[in-house]
Amino acid sequence: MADRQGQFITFEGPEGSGKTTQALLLTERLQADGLTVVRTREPGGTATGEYIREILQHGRSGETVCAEAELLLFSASRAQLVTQVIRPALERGEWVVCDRFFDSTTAYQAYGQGFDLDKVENIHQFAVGSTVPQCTFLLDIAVSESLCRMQRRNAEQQTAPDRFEREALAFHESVYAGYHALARRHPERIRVVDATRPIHDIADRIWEELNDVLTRTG
Ligand code: Z5A
Repeated sequence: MADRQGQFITFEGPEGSGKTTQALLLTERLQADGLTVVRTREPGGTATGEYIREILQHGRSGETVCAEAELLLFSASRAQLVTQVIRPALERGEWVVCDRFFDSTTAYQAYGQGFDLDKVENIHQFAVGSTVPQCTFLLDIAVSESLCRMQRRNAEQQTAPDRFEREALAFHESVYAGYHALARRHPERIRVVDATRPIHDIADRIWEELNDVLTRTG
């Protein structure tokens, strides 16, 4: 891995699937290999993006954000992150590990909320241009199990569920189906990993899959 130019890697999956945990472990492993890694997240990762995150997840504007505005705000946060953080890091030859990226919008806003898939993908193209991940790990966990994990975490940390966690079960099932449809469409980029295994087994699997993707893409 150590002699490789910077690569762009993303983590996707339902809430509580372990994206943040695995993004951190992969970052540490790459760094231990001597690589410079930028770890970031969506929505957020820039000052503008973090403001947008507050509006979207915690109702900071004090009014209901309509679904169209929500889709565009996720995309706006992404455009800022690509321009300010991801593209410059890749141009410097660094690695980027991002917790969620445009597949989240496809899964949540197109498959979950029912926006037209082609329109959503055109917005992705406008927001990110050619800055597309080389490899995406889809952390696979049944909806019921991911919701249990989130409830457990909220109870432990005494936090309230956010707006997305309060969505109906049918919404989460559509998001899950959407992720798997994406994985079938992009088998060369999206690797599905069983997220119900112990944390370090998953990390080892991700490492193997990453090596495989990079070997195949040269
Ligand atoms: N959203 C959208 O609609 N459209 C978009 O374009 C984008 C996002 C970008 C962002 O939330 C919300 O925005 C999200 C989608 C929507 N909806 N929700 N909810 P976020 O990014 O802040 O939150 P999240 O994606 O739901 O992440 P999370 O809650 O932090 O979960 P996670 O990162 O996948 O998991 P984790 O934090 O690593 O782990 C969760 C818990 O499980 C924690 O207690 C761990 O210790 C535990 N865990 C992790 N791995 C394991 C294993 N293997 N076994 C057992 N327990 C584990």
